[in-house]
Amino acid sequence: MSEKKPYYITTPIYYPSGNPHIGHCYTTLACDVVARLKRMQGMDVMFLTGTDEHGQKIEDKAKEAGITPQQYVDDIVANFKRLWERLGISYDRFIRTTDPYHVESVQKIFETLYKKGYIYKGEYTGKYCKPCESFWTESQLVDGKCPDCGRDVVDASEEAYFLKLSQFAPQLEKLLTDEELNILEPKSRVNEMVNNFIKPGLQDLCVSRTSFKWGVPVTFDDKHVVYVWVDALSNYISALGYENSEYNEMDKYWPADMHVMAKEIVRFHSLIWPAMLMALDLPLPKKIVGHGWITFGGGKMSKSSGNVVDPFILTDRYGVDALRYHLLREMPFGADAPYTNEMMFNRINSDLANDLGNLVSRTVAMVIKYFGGTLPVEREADALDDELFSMLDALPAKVIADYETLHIADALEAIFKVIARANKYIDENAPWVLAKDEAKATRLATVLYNLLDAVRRCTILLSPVMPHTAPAIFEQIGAADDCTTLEAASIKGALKADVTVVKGPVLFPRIDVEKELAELEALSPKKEEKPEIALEPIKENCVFDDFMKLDIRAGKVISCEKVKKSDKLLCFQIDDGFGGRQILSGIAKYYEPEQLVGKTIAMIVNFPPRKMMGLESNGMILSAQTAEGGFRVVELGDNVMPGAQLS
Ligand code: ME8
Repeated sequence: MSEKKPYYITTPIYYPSGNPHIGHCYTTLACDVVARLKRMQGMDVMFLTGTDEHGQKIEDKAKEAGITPQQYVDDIVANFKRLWERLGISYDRFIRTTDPYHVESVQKIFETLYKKGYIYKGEYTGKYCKPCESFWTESQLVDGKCPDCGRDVVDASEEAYFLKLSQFAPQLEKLLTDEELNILEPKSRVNEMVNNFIKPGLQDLCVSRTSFKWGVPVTFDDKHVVYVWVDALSNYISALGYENSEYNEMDKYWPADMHVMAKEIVRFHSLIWPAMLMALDLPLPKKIVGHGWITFGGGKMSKSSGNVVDPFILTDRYGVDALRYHLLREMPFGADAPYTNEMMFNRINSDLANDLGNLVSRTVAMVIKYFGGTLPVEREADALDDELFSMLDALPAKVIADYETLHIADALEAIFKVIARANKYIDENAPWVLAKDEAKATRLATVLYNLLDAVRRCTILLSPVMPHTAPAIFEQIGAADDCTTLEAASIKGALKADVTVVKGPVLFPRIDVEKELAELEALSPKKEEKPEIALEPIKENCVFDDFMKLDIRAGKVISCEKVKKSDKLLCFQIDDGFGGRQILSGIAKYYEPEQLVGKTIAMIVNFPPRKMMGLESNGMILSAQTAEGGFRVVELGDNVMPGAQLS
C-alpha cells in the first residue's frame, strides 16, 4: 500500500484572554474545511490549533480576577475546546503554550538562536502597546496610536535580547516577492509587508521581556521571559516534536502546507517566523494566508469591544451547519465581511431552506409520491438534461481548487448555482405533468433520478462545510457510502439505479426573521452590561458520582475583610463546624464586607488550598450572577447548621 501523503494546516493559536467569538470561528472553520477536504483526498492530515497563553495581558487579567494565570487560562481554554467540539472542528492536535513540551522547545530554540549569534543582548526603548504586546517605532504609529488596535501606546525601555531580524531583510523580500514560491496570499499583503515593513528598514526585534513573569523563562538569564510571539510562533514546530520528546513528526509534516490567520498577524508570520526558521536552518512554510475580518457594526469583532455574538446561542437556535455555512459563505477571499444576525437569517432562508432544503424535500417527496419511494431502472434522456449535467461535471474541480486556496465563499457560490439550476430543472420538466401520462413514466423516473444524483454530487462537495447535514441528505436520497466519496462527485450516475429514498426531517426550518431578531435582542447583553452576562449553556450530562466528589457544606461567616491591594478579593473566616477555615472569594466589588458577617453560606470545602495575594484559601464560596451583572453569594436559612452537607 502506498503511504498517504502528509498535509499540515494550522490556525493561529488564540489568546485565551477572553472567550472565543465568531471571528475565531471563521479561521478555525476555514481550516476545518481544508482539513476535511484533504482527508477526503486520502491525505494524512495534521490539523493543528491551540492557545497562546503567556504574556502580560493574561498576567494582568488573572491578577484582576484574583487567580493565578494558569487558573485563568485553564477556564477559557476549556471554552475554546467546547466551542470547537460544538462546531465539529476536526482538529488533530490542540497545543497550549503552557504545555511543558512546548516550553522545552521554546527554551531550546531561544538557546540555539543565541548560541548561533542570531540573538544578542541590548537595551530596548520604544512605544509599547500593552494589549497587543507589541513594540512599535514612532514611524509605524498611526496618529500616535497602535497601528493594529488603535489604542494608546506607552514609552517603554528595558534590557532585552534582540533577534537579528534586520539581517534577514534581503532574504525576506526575496521570499515574499518570489512569484514561483508565491508564499503569501492574497497578493495585497505582500505589498503591505514589503512597502510598510521591509523597505523602511527592518529593525532587529526585541525578543525578551523583564517587565512581567508569565512567560517562558530564558534558561541562561532568568530575569527574562521569551517574547510571546517567539513563544507562540514556535508552536507550529513544537507541536510536531521539534526539540522535545513529546512528538516525533517533524520529518513527516514539516514544512507546513498552510498557515491560516487574519490580516493583522500576517506581519508576524511572514517576517518574524520565516526569519526564525532561516536562523534555525529549517524549511519555510509553503503558504501563509491572511484572510479579512468579520466585522460587527463597523469594527473588527473582538473580545474587548463587547460586540460579540455568542456562537453557542446561534448554534443552539439555528444549527451548527447553518452557522458554519453562513460564516464561510459570507467572507470573500481577502476582504472583510460584516456580520449581522439578520444577514445570517436571510442567508439560511434563501440558500439553505429555500434552495437546498426544498430541492431535497421536493425530490424525495416526488419519488415517494410517484414511485412509492423506489425508482424503476429504465431511463429516457432529453436535451433538457444537458445543462445540468455539464454544470455538475465542471463543479468538482472548481470547488476543490477554491477550497484548497481558501476561496471557500466562491466554492459555495458555485455549488449553490448548480442547486438553483437543479430547482429550475424541476420547473422545466414539470414532473407533475409527466406523472399524468403513463407513457411518460420512464422520463419521469429519469428526471427524478437526475435530481437525486445532482443532490448527491453537490452534497459531497458541500460536506467539508456542512459535515452534519451531508450524511442526513445522503440518507434521504438513498446514497450508499460508495457513491459519496470525493471521486464519486465527478461520476455521473453513481447513485444506484433502483435507489430507494427515505423521507427525513426538514433540513433547515425557515426562520421568521422579525421574531428571531426580537428574541435574540432580548437574549443579548444590554449595552451597559458586560457581554459575559449571557447565560452559559447547560453543561454536558455528568453522573451522580461526579457530584458526590464535591463536598459542599454550609458555613457561617464569622468575619469578612477586604484583601489589601486587591479590588476583587474578600477574605472570610468561616465557622465550618470543624474548627473554622479561611476562604478567599473574588466578590469584593459586589459587597461591603460587613454585609456578609453572620450569613450562612454554601461552600465547597474539598478543593486543595490555593494561595492568592499571599493568603491561603481553603475552599470556594458559591455565588450566582444577578441580572445586573453582579454576584450574590448563595445564602442558606439561619437554622442550617455550620458544617451541614448540601446534597
Ligand atoms: O493574535 N475576524 O491571537 P488572537 C476574523 N495569539 N478572524 C478573526 C477575528 C475577526 N473579527 N477575530 C479573531 C493572536 N480572528 C495570537 C496568534 S499565532 C502564532 C499567535 C482570528 O486570539 C483570526 O485568525 O488575537 C486572527 O488572526 C486570530 O483570530 C487572532 O487571534
